[in-house]
Amino acid sequence: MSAQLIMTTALDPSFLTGARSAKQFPADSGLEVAFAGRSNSGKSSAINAITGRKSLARTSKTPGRTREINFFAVAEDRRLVDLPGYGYAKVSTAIRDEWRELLEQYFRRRRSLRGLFVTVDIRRGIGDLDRVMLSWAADAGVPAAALLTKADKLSRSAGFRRRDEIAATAPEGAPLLLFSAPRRLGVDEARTQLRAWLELA
Ligand SMILES: Nc1nc2c(ncn2[C@@H]2O[C@H](COP(=O)(O)OP(=O)(O)OP(=O)(O)O)[C@@H](O)[C@H]2O)c(=O)[nH]1
Ligand SMILES: [Mg+2]
Repeated sequence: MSAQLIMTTALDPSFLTGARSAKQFPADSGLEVAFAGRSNSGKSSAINAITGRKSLARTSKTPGRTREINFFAVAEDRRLVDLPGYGYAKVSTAIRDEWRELLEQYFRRRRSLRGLFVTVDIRRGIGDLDRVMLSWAADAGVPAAALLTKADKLSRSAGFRRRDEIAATAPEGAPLLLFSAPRRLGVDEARTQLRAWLELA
Protein backbone atom coordinates (compact mmCIF):
# COMPACT_ATOMS: atom_id res chain seq x y z
CA MET A 1 0.00 0.00 0.00
CA SER A 2 1.38 3.43 -0.82
CA ALA A 3 2.14 5.92 1.92
CA GLN A 4 -0.54 8.15 0.40
CA LEU A 5 -3.27 5.60 1.04
CA ILE A 6 -2.53 5.01 4.70
CA MET A 7 -1.92 8.66 5.52
CA THR A 8 -4.73 10.55 7.24
CA THR A 9 -5.34 14.26 6.89
CA ALA A 10 -3.94 16.09 9.91
CA LEU A 11 -6.32 18.37 11.79
CA ASP A 12 -5.13 21.89 11.21
CA PRO A 13 -7.45 23.98 13.35
CA SER A 14 -7.99 27.70 13.02
CA PHE A 15 -10.70 30.06 14.26
CA LEU A 16 -13.12 31.06 11.53
CA THR A 17 -15.81 33.24 13.04
CA GLY A 18 -18.08 33.88 16.00
CA ALA A 19 -21.72 34.19 14.93
CA ARG A 20 -24.53 35.88 16.83
CA SER A 21 -27.11 35.28 14.12
CA ALA A 22 -27.66 32.92 11.21
CA LYS A 23 -26.53 35.63 8.80
CA GLN A 24 -23.05 35.36 10.29
CA PHE A 25 -22.73 31.57 9.88
CA PRO A 26 -20.06 30.46 7.40
CA ALA A 27 -21.33 28.99 4.13
CA ASP A 28 -23.26 25.76 4.75
CA SER A 29 -21.00 23.60 2.58
CA GLY A 30 -18.78 20.63 3.35
CA LEU A 31 -19.12 18.88 6.71
CA GLU A 32 -19.16 19.99 10.33
CA VAL A 33 -19.37 18.52 13.83
CA ALA A 34 -20.92 20.47 16.70
CA PHE A 35 -20.33 20.41 20.45
CA ALA A 36 -23.39 21.09 22.56
CA GLY A 37 -23.94 20.77 26.28
CA ARG A 38 -24.81 22.46 29.51
CA SER A 39 -22.98 25.60 30.28
CA ASN A 40 -19.63 24.81 31.95
CA SER A 41 -19.81 21.12 30.98
CA GLY A 42 -16.53 21.28 29.04
CA LYS A 43 -17.38 21.85 25.36
CA SER A 44 -14.55 24.28 24.69
CA SER A 45 -12.06 22.20 26.70
CA ALA A 46 -13.06 19.10 24.71
CA ILE A 47 -12.47 20.93 21.42
CA ASN A 48 -9.03 22.00 22.60
CA ALA A 49 -8.10 18.50 23.81
CA ILE A 50 -9.34 16.82 20.63
CA THR A 51 -7.58 19.24 18.29
CA GLY A 52 -4.46 19.29 20.47
CA ARG A 53 -4.52 23.08 20.63
CA LYS A 54 -4.49 24.45 24.17
CA SER A 55 -6.43 27.63 23.65
CA LEU A 56 -8.18 27.34 20.31
CA ALA A 57 -11.63 27.57 21.92
CA ARG A 58 -11.92 29.91 24.88
CA THR A 59 -12.65 28.11 28.14
CA SER A 60 -13.89 29.75 31.30
CA LYS A 61 -14.47 29.07 34.96
CA THR A 62 -17.52 31.34 34.71
CA PRO A 63 -20.45 29.48 33.18
CA GLY A 64 -22.36 31.05 30.34
CA ARG A 65 -19.50 33.04 28.86
CA THR A 66 -19.77 31.77 25.30
CA ARG A 67 -22.76 33.52 23.74
CA GLU A 68 -21.76 33.13 20.15
CA ILE A 69 -21.53 30.11 17.95
CA ASN A 70 -17.83 29.74 17.26
CA PHE A 71 -16.75 28.03 14.07
CA PHE A 72 -13.30 26.51 13.57
CA ALA A 73 -11.86 25.13 10.36
CA VAL A 74 -9.95 21.85 10.79
CA ALA A 75 -9.39 21.00 7.13
CA GLU A 76 -10.64 22.12 3.74
CA ASP A 77 -14.42 22.56 4.09
CA ARG A 78 -14.45 20.72 7.44
CA ARG A 79 -15.47 22.57 10.61
CA LEU A 80 -15.96 22.22 14.34
CA VAL A 81 -18.67 24.24 16.04
CA ASP A 82 -18.56 25.37 19.66
CA LEU A 83 -22.13 26.14 20.74
CA PRO A 84 -23.19 28.35 23.63
CA GLY A 85 -24.01 26.25 26.67
CA TYR A 86 -27.58 25.80 27.81
CA GLY A 87 -29.19 25.51 31.21
CA TYR A 88 -27.35 28.32 32.92
CA ALA A 89 -29.82 29.79 35.37
CA LYS A 90 -28.15 33.08 36.22
CA VAL A 91 -28.88 34.95 33.02
CA SER A 92 -31.85 37.11 32.15
CA THR A 93 -34.81 35.66 30.29
CA ALA A 94 -33.97 37.96 27.37
CA ILE A 95 -30.48 36.49 27.01
CA ARG A 96 -31.79 32.95 27.41
CA ASP A 97 -34.33 33.57 24.63
CA GLU A 98 -31.54 34.97 22.47
CA TRP A 99 -29.47 31.81 22.99
CA ARG A 100 -32.38 29.51 22.30
CA GLU A 101 -33.20 31.38 19.13
CA LEU A 102 -29.57 31.18 17.98
CA LEU A 103 -29.33 27.44 18.72
CA GLU A 104 -32.63 26.83 16.95
CA GLN A 105 -31.48 28.77 13.92
CA TYR A 106 -28.38 26.62 13.81
CA PHE A 107 -30.06 23.24 14.26
CA ARG A 108 -33.07 23.97 12.09
CA ARG A 109 -31.23 24.41 8.86
CA ARG A 110 -27.58 23.42 9.09
CA ARG A 111 -27.22 20.89 6.32
CA SER A 112 -23.46 20.39 6.76
CA LEU A 113 -23.96 19.11 10.34
CA ARG A 114 -22.76 15.48 10.34
CA GLY A 115 -22.18 14.69 13.98
CA LEU A 116 -22.96 15.98 17.44
CA PHE A 117 -21.00 15.63 20.65
CA VAL A 118 -22.99 16.39 23.77
CA THR A 119 -20.74 17.13 26.75
CA VAL A 120 -22.19 15.91 30.03
CA ASP A 121 -20.47 16.49 33.37
CA ILE A 122 -20.14 12.91 34.63
CA ARG A 123 -21.10 13.95 38.14
CA ARG A 124 -24.37 15.57 36.99
CA GLY A 125 -25.42 13.00 34.42
CA ILE A 126 -27.77 13.55 31.49
CA GLY A 127 -30.31 16.32 32.03
CA ASP A 128 -33.56 17.26 30.29
CA LEU A 129 -31.91 19.62 27.82
CA ASP A 130 -29.26 17.00 26.97
CA ARG A 131 -32.13 14.63 26.25
CA VAL A 132 -33.74 17.23 24.00
CA MET A 133 -30.45 17.57 22.09
CA LEU A 134 -29.97 13.81 21.73
CA SER A 135 -33.52 13.16 20.63
CA TRP A 136 -33.39 16.07 18.21
CA ALA A 137 -30.21 14.57 16.69
CA ALA A 138 -31.83 11.13 16.45
CA ASP A 139 -34.92 12.63 14.72
CA ALA A 140 -32.72 14.63 12.32
CA GLY A 141 -30.62 11.56 11.51
CA VAL A 142 -27.47 13.21 12.89
CA PRO A 143 -25.27 10.71 14.73
CA ALA A 144 -24.49 11.76 18.31
CA ALA A 145 -22.20 10.72 21.14
CA ALA A 146 -22.06 11.91 24.74
CA LEU A 147 -18.72 12.82 26.26
CA LEU A 148 -18.88 12.20 30.01
CA THR A 149 -16.53 15.02 30.95
CA LYS A 150 -14.47 15.67 34.07
CA ALA A 151 -14.04 11.92 34.63
CA ASP A 152 -10.77 12.86 36.39
CA LYS A 153 -12.94 14.06 39.28
CA LEU A 154 -13.85 10.42 40.01
CA SER A 155 -11.70 7.37 40.60
CA ARG A 156 -11.37 4.96 37.70
CA SER A 157 -13.79 2.44 39.17
CA ALA A 158 -16.28 5.14 40.20
CA GLY A 159 -16.06 6.49 36.63
CA PHE A 160 -17.07 3.13 35.15
CA ARG A 161 -19.87 2.72 37.70
CA ARG A 162 -21.16 6.20 36.95
CA ARG A 163 -21.09 5.56 33.21
CA ASP A 164 -23.25 2.46 33.71
CA GLU A 165 -25.69 4.43 35.87
CA ILE A 166 -25.93 7.18 33.26
CA ALA A 167 -26.32 4.61 30.47
CA ALA A 168 -29.36 3.18 32.26
CA THR A 169 -31.16 6.54 31.98
CA ALA A 170 -29.74 7.74 28.65
CA PRO A 171 -31.70 7.67 25.41
CA GLU A 172 -30.75 4.67 23.31
CA GLY A 173 -28.35 4.93 20.44
CA ALA A 174 -25.80 7.50 21.56
CA PRO A 175 -22.55 5.99 22.85
CA LEU A 176 -21.25 7.33 26.18
CA LEU A 177 -17.53 8.01 26.35
CA LEU A 178 -15.60 8.61 29.57
CA PHE A 179 -13.72 11.85 28.95
CA SER A 180 -11.16 14.03 30.71
CA ALA A 181 -9.46 16.96 29.02
CA PRO A 182 -6.54 17.25 31.49
CA ARG A 183 -5.95 13.48 31.68
CA ARG A 184 -6.62 13.06 27.95
CA LEU A 185 -9.00 10.22 28.71
CA GLY A 186 -11.23 9.37 25.74
CA VAL A 187 -9.53 12.02 23.61
CA ASP A 188 -8.17 9.62 20.98
CA GLU A 189 -11.52 7.83 20.69
CA ALA A 190 -13.37 11.14 20.33
CA ARG A 191 -10.90 12.27 17.67
CA THR A 192 -11.39 9.02 15.76
CA GLN A 193 -15.16 9.54 15.89
CA LEU A 194 -14.76 13.15 14.76
CA ARG A 195 -12.58 12.14 11.80
CA ALA A 196 -15.10 9.51 10.76
CA TRP A 197 -17.98 12.03 10.88
CA LEU A 198 -15.91 14.55 8.92
CA GLU A 199 -14.81 11.84 6.48
CA LEU A 200 -11.17 12.63 7.19
CA ALA A 201 -10.04 9.14 8.14
N1 LIG B 1 -11.12 18.63 35.94
C1 LIG B 1 -11.63 18.92 34.73
N2 LIG B 1 -12.04 20.16 34.47
C2 LIG B 1 -12.55 20.42 33.24
C3 LIG B 1 -12.65 19.41 32.23
N3 LIG B 1 -13.22 19.97 31.14
C4 LIG B 1 -13.46 21.27 31.46
N4 LIG B 1 -13.07 21.54 32.70
C5 LIG B 1 -13.18 22.85 33.41
O1 LIG B 1 -14.54 23.23 33.47
C6 LIG B 1 -14.69 24.64 33.26
C7 LIG B 1 -15.59 24.89 32.07
O2 LIG B 1 -14.96 24.36 30.89
P1 LIG B 1 -15.33 24.94 29.45
O3 LIG B 1 -14.61 24.07 28.47
O4 LIG B 1 -15.11 26.40 29.38
O5 LIG B 1 -16.90 24.62 29.43
P2 LIG B 1 -17.97 25.01 28.32
O6 LIG B 1 -18.93 23.89 28.24
O7 LIG B 1 -17.30 25.40 27.06
O8 LIG B 1 -18.68 26.29 29.01
P3 LIG B 1 -19.60 27.44 28.33
O9 LIG B 1 -18.92 27.91 27.09
O10 LIG B 1 -19.71 28.48 29.39
O11 LIG B 1 -20.93 26.81 28.05
C8 LIG B 1 -13.26 25.19 33.09
O12 LIG B 1 -12.83 25.66 34.35
C9 LIG B 1 -12.48 23.97 32.65
O13 LIG B 1 -11.11 24.03 32.99
C10 LIG B 1 -12.19 18.09 32.56
O14 LIG B 1 -12.24 17.14 31.75
N5 LIG B 1 -11.68 17.90 33.82
MG1 LIG C 1 -17.39 27.20 25.94
